[in-house]
Amino acid sequence: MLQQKIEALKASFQQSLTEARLAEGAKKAEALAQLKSAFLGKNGGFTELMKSMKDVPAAEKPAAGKLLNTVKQELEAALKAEEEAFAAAKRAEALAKDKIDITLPAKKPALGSLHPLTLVREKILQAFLGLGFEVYDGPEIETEYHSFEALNIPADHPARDMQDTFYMADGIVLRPHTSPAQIRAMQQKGVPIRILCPGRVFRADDDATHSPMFHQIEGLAVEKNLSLADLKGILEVFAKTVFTPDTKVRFRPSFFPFTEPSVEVDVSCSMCGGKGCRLCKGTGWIEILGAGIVNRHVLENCGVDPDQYRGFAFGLGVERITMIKYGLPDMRLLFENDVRFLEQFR
Ligand code: 2NL
Repeated sequence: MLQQKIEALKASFQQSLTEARLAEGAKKAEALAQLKSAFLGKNGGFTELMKSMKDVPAAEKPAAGKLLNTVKQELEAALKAEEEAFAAAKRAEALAKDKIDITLPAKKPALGSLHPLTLVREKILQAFLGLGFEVYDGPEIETEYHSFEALNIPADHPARDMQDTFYMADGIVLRPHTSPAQIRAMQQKGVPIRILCPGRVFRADDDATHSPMFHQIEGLAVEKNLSLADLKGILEVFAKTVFTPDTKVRFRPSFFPFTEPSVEVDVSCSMCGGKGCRLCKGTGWIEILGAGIVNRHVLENCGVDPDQYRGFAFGLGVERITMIKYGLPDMRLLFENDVRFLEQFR
């Protein structure tokens, strides 16, 4: 009797296990759990059979008990094997999906870069340092004397107007050029001298080609024998270094109160090579700086004897040179610091 019931339960279990095997994913997990509780759980079929042992005649008890235990172990083993196979399959599937492709290129770190104004300033300094010039720094807040008087700029000169210069206090201005640093250098170091004065300068001006703060580099050489030819020679080295090695330089007469004679300096257009284009407005030449032979009154103001010494000087705007070198249409690009603009100079 019991033996038949055991065989029937076993058959029913195997039937259910076969069905559970065919299920997939969450359904299979559910089917296996159900199987366990239906056959081996507290109210499962097997537990029922165990309970009915008490009705088995004493003579048959040992054999029936043994059979019951054997079959129970069989079912438990079959269920366990199926559960383990299911867990292994689930794990293999997860591993296949989460696979990391170690051959993919890594994310590049976001590197910074030097600002174009810094690049151009360093390039300019490099050209002159190779010619025996040294860098001299002066204050940005200056006296009117060092900014104008000492440079032979008369009291009624338009540059001294409130409209052009930032006046801070009586006799104190934000320097409108780096010339005051050159005055200080001559007074402090004496002559002969070869210096470069880079730095920020300030003018009451603000549009697409003017900024209230911009960067200048002025150069000054004072020696016993200097001429416009020496000036042209060093400016050629500078132009070839900053632009291209085939760049040409020309002088045109001009006027500054602090130099006599004075010149405007042009370079052959780096975009068209001198044929005439949009950048040089068809002329083949681009104005890059002003220069000249230091006015004798300026030398006198610095305690230098103009009959013994002669000097040349030049002044350039770093923003202007940068715009020409890279063909920039608007100076404000250099101050907005848009990363999409800056990263092009890496
Ligand atoms: C320009 C013109 C110039 C100077 C600056 C200078 C300085 C001393 C004596 C004489 Cl201490 N000259 N500087 C000379 C000529 C031109 O700048 O157009 N700059 C943007």
